[in-house]
Amino acid sequence: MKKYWLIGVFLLALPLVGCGNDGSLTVTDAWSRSLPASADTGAVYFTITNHSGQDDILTGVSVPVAKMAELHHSTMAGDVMKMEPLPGGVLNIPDGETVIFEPGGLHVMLMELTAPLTAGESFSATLHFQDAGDIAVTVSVKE
Ligand SMILES: [Cu+2]
Repeated sequence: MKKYWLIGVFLLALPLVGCGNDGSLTVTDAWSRSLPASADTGAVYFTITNHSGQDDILTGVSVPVAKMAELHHSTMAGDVMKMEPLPGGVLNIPDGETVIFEPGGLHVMLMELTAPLTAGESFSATLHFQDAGDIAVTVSVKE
């Protein structure tokens, strides 16, 4: 009987895990691409999921491997990919939504790199949110 009881609890818990408002804002899958040591600029990508119950604002990102980090987005101008800072340098993260930073789209632009980005290594990044506060993540450097 105990087994069935456990399965019942598991099934009841599933909807809470899978969706809805769990009262949190999370940052996952933080990564960056490896670059030659001579590179001066790089980018960081991640996924932000806002289940905090309210909209939040990403106001900036700090990393130890660059002197400056800006929130950028990429757009196509004809055949040419252009990128520019987000208006105001911040990004609204609506409640209930997942915002993905990825190549060709939103990214954290790293300028004046102070350390090489080597595949297999990682570095820390701290995302600053207006309401959720600071969230630290580990950024994996990929090939
Ligand atoms: Cu950029």
